[in-house]
Amino acid sequence: MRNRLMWAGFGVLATVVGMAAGHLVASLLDPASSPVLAVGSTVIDLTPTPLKEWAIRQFGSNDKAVLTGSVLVGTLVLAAAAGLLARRRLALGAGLLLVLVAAAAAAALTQPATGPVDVVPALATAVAGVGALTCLARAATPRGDGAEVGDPAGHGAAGSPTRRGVLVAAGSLAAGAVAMGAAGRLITRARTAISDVVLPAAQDPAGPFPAGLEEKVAGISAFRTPVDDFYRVDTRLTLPVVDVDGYTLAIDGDVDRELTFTFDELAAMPLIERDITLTCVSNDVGGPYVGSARWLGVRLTDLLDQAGVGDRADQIYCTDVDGMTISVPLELAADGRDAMVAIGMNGGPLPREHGFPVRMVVPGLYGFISACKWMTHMTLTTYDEATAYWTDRDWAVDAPIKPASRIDTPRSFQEIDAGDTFVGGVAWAQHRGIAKVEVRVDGDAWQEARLGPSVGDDYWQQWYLPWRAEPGEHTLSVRATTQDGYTQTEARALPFPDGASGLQDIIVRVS
Ligand SMILES: Nc1nc2c(c(=O)[nH]1)N[C@H]1C(S)=C(S)[C@@H](COP(=O)(O)O)O[C@H]1N2
Ligand SMILES: [Mo]
Repeated sequence: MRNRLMWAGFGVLATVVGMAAGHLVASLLDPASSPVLAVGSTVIDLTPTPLKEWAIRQFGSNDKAVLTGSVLVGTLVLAAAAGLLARRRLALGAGLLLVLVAAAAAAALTQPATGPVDVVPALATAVAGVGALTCLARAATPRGDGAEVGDPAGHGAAGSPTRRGVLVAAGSLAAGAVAMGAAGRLITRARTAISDVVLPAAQDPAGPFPAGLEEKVAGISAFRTPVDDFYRVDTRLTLPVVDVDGYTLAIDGDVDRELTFTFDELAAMPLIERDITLTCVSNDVGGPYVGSARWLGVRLTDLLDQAGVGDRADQIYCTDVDGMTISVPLELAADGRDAMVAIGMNGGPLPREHGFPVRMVVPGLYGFISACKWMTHMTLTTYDEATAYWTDRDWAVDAPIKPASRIDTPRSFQEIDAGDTFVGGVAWAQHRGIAKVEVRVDGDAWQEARLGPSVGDDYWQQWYLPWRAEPGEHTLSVRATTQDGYTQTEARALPFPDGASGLQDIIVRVS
């Protein structure tokens, strides 16, 4: 039994050594080609939409960690099996390891925008993994008994020298894995630090930014979301590393003139600065996938006018640095709203998480049909001619953001003290504007909440209602009404295919 465990451990250790080597090599080439991440990304692409939706609801923004973790656990179970096989015959165990690596390499190759170089980390994994397994098997095998490795009965023909050999081999391999893993991490971090990009001031700046309600109403979302708290939703497990010096944005397809811009050329154009709230279509009622920031960029129509859009195009087919695609409905994006090709967020360059160096921001449209990050191409075309990533997964093509309101404080199932307090949160109806927010306590009459400052219709509005909380359990609900007179529907819809609807109810216990 102990012997079996030891061999299972050999398999796991050999695999970890292999993965660390793959990770290190990937950090030098392209962090996304790291075998575990490549397998994870492939799993994301192959997962059916309803299951993906379920995972996002279940695990929230931990979805990526859960996914990577499951892939890891699955891999390690197979690794242990490879170790057990190696106990019988080294070639069998090594064979299973190679099958695992081949699967990872295949996954790396099916990622968009990969080339032969992306197999190199998998090769490193194979060489290091099989090498480590061989080394461990040698150490554990009594000399002169090559065919039947291991000692099932446990009485050591080779005795302590073998045990010491195993310990030394395992120890140095483990140390090597840790060193390679740490080096890979450091290199990735160094390569992903954003060099000092200095952005010019906007020619058409946003007004002064007012103080929000967060000073007054504890627990309410900050009026402007700090970059580090800004939600992140995308299909990537690792962040694309885009070199700003080599970066270009192409405008092509159905245009009079195909154009290409470097980052500096974009930054040299007249820039607008706008406060805009971004929302993800996957945001459930009361959910966290919404954030508000000040964006700096080139007005979309300035770029489209320079290129001269033909009359067939009905979409801007945006492509990111890895070939990921997002369809933006042309008519809506170019209808005069403050759509922009953004290069700055909250006073600095875009963070890598949010699309450095260039992304699209279109107020009023969910992110999946507008907010292409790491954008390299805007192709004017038709929905008949080209379908984008989420369209292929049956999400809607026309998806304006549904007006919504959220209670930030008190939190659902929070226990609070009786007495005077506040109910507070945010409401958004981008491009339409919030006219009022109402709160209902225990199904009584709707009471109008007070609104915080406003920086325009494309931005969320903080709200609060003073509330004298009586002991007992209470249900709080919220609804918003837009400036064009629409009140949020009670009818519940799930995020798929064009956004959630319904009112948020929470329960609080007052004592
Ligand atoms: N290249 C790329 N851009 C993307 C995505 C993506 O997966 N890849 N996700 C989109 C989605 S679904 C949303 S909601 C927004 C989120 O932007 P954020 O991560 O900056 O909040 O980015 C959009 N842009
Ligand atoms: Mo999204």
